[in-house]
Amino acid sequence: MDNIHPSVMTIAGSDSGGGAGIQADLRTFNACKVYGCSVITAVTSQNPNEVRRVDTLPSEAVKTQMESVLDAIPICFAKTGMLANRSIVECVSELAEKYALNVVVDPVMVSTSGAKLLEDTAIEAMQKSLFPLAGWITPNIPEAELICSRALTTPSELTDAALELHQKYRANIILKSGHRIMSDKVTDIVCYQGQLFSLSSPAAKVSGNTAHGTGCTLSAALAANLASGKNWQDALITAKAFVYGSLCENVLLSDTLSQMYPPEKNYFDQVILNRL
Ligand code: PXL
Repeated sequence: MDNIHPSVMTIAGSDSGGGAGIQADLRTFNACKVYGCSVITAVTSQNPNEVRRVDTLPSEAVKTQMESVLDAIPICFAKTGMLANRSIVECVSELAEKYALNVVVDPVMVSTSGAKLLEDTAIEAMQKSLFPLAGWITPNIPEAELICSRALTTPSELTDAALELHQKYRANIILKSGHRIMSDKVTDIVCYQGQLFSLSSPAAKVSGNTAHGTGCTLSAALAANLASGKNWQDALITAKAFVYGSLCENVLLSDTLSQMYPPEKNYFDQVILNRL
C-alpha cells in the first residue's frame, strides 16, 4: 500500500476514557498528518479518575496484529506505550528487530491515577530486549527512577540519569519532568547522541486528570514528526508544543478536536531548546 502520508504504528493499550493510550496516539497521528496503524496490547476499562479493569491480550494476538500490518503497510516508525507484561515486551522486541523498525519507546509503567500498567518482571525484559532497539526512550521521572533503581530529585540527578540511560542503551533520551513541576516552567532533560539539553515549555494550567495522556501524546507526536522527515530538534520541539497546546485547549477531554488542531503557532515560539 502506497500512502501519501507516512505510516506510523502505535503498539499500546486501549483507554476507554479516551485520554491516553491508543486513543491519544491515533488522535495525535491524525493531527500530525501521518497515517496511524494500531496494535492493541490490552483493553483498560477506565475514566479520568480510575482504572477499573485491565484485560491483557495474549502475546500471540499482539504478534499477529503487528505482522498483519508490517507485511502490508510500509511502516517507518513505531511507538510503544503500555506493553503490560514480559511476553508482550519480548514479542514486540523480536518483531521490531526483524522488521528493522525505528522505535520510540514510552516505557509506560503506572497510570496517572496510580494503576499498574506493566508487570514488574517486564521492566527487566524491556531493559534487556526493547531499549537497545529504541531510537528514543521517553521516561517520566517515576519511570526513570524504576529503570535506574534510585530516587531522582535534583536537576543534576536528572541530568546524570538521562546520560546514564543514553550510554547504557545507545538511545536518545527525553526525561520528562511534568510529574514534578517546580516552577511555572516544565523543563525536560534531553540527551541526543551524548549531548545534553534542557527543553523548557511553560507549565500549562490544568486541573486533576486533564493531564492524563500527555506522555502518550508526546511520544506519538515525536514518532509522527520523525516519520514526516523533521530533524530531531524540530520533531521534539513541535511534539512538546503540541502537548502544551493540547493541554491549554483542554483537547484531551474536548469534543471539538478538529477545531483545536494544530496548536497555534505561538505555542511553538514559547518552547526554547537550550544547550546545558
Ligand atoms: O499515560 C499512560 C497510559 C498509557 N496507556 C494506557 C493508559 C495510560 C494511563 O492511564 O491507560 C492504556
